[in-house]
Amino acid sequence: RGGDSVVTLLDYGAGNVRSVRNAIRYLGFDIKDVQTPEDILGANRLIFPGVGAFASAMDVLNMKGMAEALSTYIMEDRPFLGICLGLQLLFESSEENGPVRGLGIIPGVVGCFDASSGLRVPHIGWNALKVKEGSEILDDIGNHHVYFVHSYRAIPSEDNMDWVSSTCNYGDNFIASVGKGNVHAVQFHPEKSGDVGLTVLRRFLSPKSHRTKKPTEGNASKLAKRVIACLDVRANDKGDLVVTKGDQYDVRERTEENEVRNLGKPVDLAGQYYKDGADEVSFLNITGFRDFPLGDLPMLQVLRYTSENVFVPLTVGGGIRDFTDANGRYYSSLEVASEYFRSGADKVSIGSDAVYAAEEYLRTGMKSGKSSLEQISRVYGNQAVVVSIDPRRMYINGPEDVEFRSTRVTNPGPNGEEFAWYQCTVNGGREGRPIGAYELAKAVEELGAGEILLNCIDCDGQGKGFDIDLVKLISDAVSIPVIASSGAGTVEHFSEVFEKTNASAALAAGIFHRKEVPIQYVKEHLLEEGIEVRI
Ligand code: 1PR
Repeated sequence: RGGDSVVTLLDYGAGNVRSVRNAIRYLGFDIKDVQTPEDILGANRLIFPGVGAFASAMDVLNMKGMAEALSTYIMEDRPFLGICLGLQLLFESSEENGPVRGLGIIPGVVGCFDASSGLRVPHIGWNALKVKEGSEILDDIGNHHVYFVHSYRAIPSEDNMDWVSSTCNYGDNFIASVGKGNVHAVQFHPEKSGDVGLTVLRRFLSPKSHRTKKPTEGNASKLAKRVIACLDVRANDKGDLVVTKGDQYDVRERTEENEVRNLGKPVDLAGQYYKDGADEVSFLNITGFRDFPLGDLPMLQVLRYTSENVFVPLTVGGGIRDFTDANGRYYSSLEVASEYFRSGADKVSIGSDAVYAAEEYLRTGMKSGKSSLEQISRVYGNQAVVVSIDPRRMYINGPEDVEFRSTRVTNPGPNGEEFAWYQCTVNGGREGRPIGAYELAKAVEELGAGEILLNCIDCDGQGKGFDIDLVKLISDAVSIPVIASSGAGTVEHFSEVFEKTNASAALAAGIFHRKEVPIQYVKEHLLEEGIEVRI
């Protein structure tokens, strides 16, 4: 059954479990991969990070004869930790593309969050748990935030009460974890939940080292607002990959040499922001639109190294599109995204290509299914696909001046204009397109985006605050989470965007790179203002 330092991992190849592997290794354990049902039965401890859709996971488990082995292993009360879908599969059935039968170990049906009530689905982000006494790997975790990303959930009932070890609130009360004897499963992602998540994993991996603590029950929270650190990355003129930062997207110094601004090394800065409390880290490969990202091996290295030590979600964007290289070899956008995921990304962010996809969708009224956005979302789920919008403010006198949705602006334009529409751009803001941010946001939501990263060229690097009019326009228009970006200069700018709009997260770059305001100050300020954040 392998030594004490070996963990058996059930990875049935449906997706990226690199971060789970990284977290296990970070905690000092070796991994043995399950190849056959016998490997399950022979495990000392088994971790099952379910990824992908419920039905396809069950199909693979049944086909490989692993469903039966898994049930036997769990029924024998052997050490087990299921993660996300690895929790859901323990239930009787799921409504995801179903009903589809699960392993049937825990009574209950896994259903979808109800988006019709105005809830943003998928549920992405940090919630605190309500922990039941005696839940062992979770005791004293109550009140701490853990990271969720899912659209389906199981509900506590009289029939499964003896299994439920914690619950969480998102629209309704749902099961955040189950536990009985040596069998545990969590709906959240411990491998993406920072120190708290690592503690949960460590307790499962070395139960002897964990002395039961007085339980903190905690209160199930709603959903914390996220603070995201963003690293715009590109090669400088010497060919080194550096973190840079523009003013309204111009990243060159205003000196005679006109060199690319260099604010540090990507892996170091990402590690620093993780330690400082960033809820997520985003990398934008800002020259990806013209250079082929798979030719950009250093960028993939950056992701690999970062994901070994950073245990919050990582997003990477830039250059996600179909591409034919100089030798005539064709790469699909899906291959590009897959390489990013394999290298440690949890989400990919699509900029220019999503604009073209939305334009085509609005022109034809039909989903081709072929755009990078649709393909990646179909394979990896919409929670893994962010669309990054780079809009520019265009002042007008009234809504009738333009065919795109406009909004009344708080501060009138240079000629007293009281309205503005927001023109989408491609290629790092270099080319304006005939589509507004509002139209784009609604179209990409329909095409399968799980989240919107809303930049604003006018505000980028200005430190004068987010474009509240724009963030309000977009966050009211869609039901997927919107990340407000561009313009943060003070802690008050963060509270302002959360108080005045429905943004789910706020992203900033310059103030963190220039060390003007530490992430911790932003969080403390938000808490003082009564805004829930992960501390
Ligand atoms: O079009 O799919 O290849 O993606 C390219 C990606 O690179 C897009 O997400 C686009 O936003 C980004 N990008 C391209 N050029 C630039 C540039 O700056 N020259 N960066 C660029 C965009 C905007 C934010 C920035 C915030 C916060 N940077 O990411 O971090 O504005 O900054 P602040 O807090 O300092 O104001 P594709």
